[in-house]
Amino acid sequence: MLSFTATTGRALFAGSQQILRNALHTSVPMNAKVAVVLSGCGVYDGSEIHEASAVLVHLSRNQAQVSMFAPNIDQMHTINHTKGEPMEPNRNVLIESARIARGKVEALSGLQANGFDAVIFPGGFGAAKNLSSFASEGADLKVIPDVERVLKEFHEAKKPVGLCCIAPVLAAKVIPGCEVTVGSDEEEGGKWPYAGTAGAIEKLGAKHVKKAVTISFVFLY
Ligand SMILES: *[C@@H]1O[C@H](CO)[C@@H](O)[C@H](O)[C@H]1NC(C)=O
Ligand SMILES: CC(=O)N[C@H]1CO[C@H](CO)[C@@H](O)[C@@H]1O
Repeated sequence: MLSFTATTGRALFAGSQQILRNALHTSVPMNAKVAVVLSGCGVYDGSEIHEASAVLVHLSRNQAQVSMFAPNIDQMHTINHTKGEPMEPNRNVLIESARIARGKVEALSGLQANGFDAVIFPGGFGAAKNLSSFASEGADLKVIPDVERVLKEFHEAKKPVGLCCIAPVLAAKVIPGCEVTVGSDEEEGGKWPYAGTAGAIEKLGAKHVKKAVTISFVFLY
């Protein structure tokens, strides 16, 4: 069981025997090779930018060698973030992700677990709209084939899988019985706005583990 979280809070994990800390801790493999999977650029239609940046900062502080990937598909839609409504024309997930990656992003179809020590999925609605259909179908979600393949490959190779915010639903769908957390399963007065996701995770046959932010936050230092 492994835990990983991003600074924004409602974060975390997926299951394998190894702990992400092992891959990233400075006394364990220096220069761990870590794949980061992006889903666009912007909280409402892609990767949540603060989470993606937080992941990249922590990885670089720990001397990881990061490679970024994204599916080369159109977004479900493109949101005008000033008002939260869809706008035209629509955009491509890989091209939008290149904004966060400063251009250095590769097609997700080329990501294979055997070239990496760990994989991390930042959150944001892109994970629920482009990597999966969780935003529209909830517990009946579909996960795009490359995401399913990548999660299974890392899991079967017993390599750490880190999933931020809403991204744990991806593992809950494709790795039967895995343990994940989205923080709390209760809203607690707005502290955990997506607490209902915990119910969907259980419905998918995965185990939801309640976690506070601060406990797992320490893992990346
Ligand atoms: C985005 O929304 C703002 C209003 O908040 C509007 O002024 C602007 O024209 C919109 N842009 C696009 C491209 O839809
Ligand atoms: C799971 C999935 O494929 N979600 C959407 C991501 O974006 C594409 C392209 O617009 C949609 O067709 C998918 O439904």
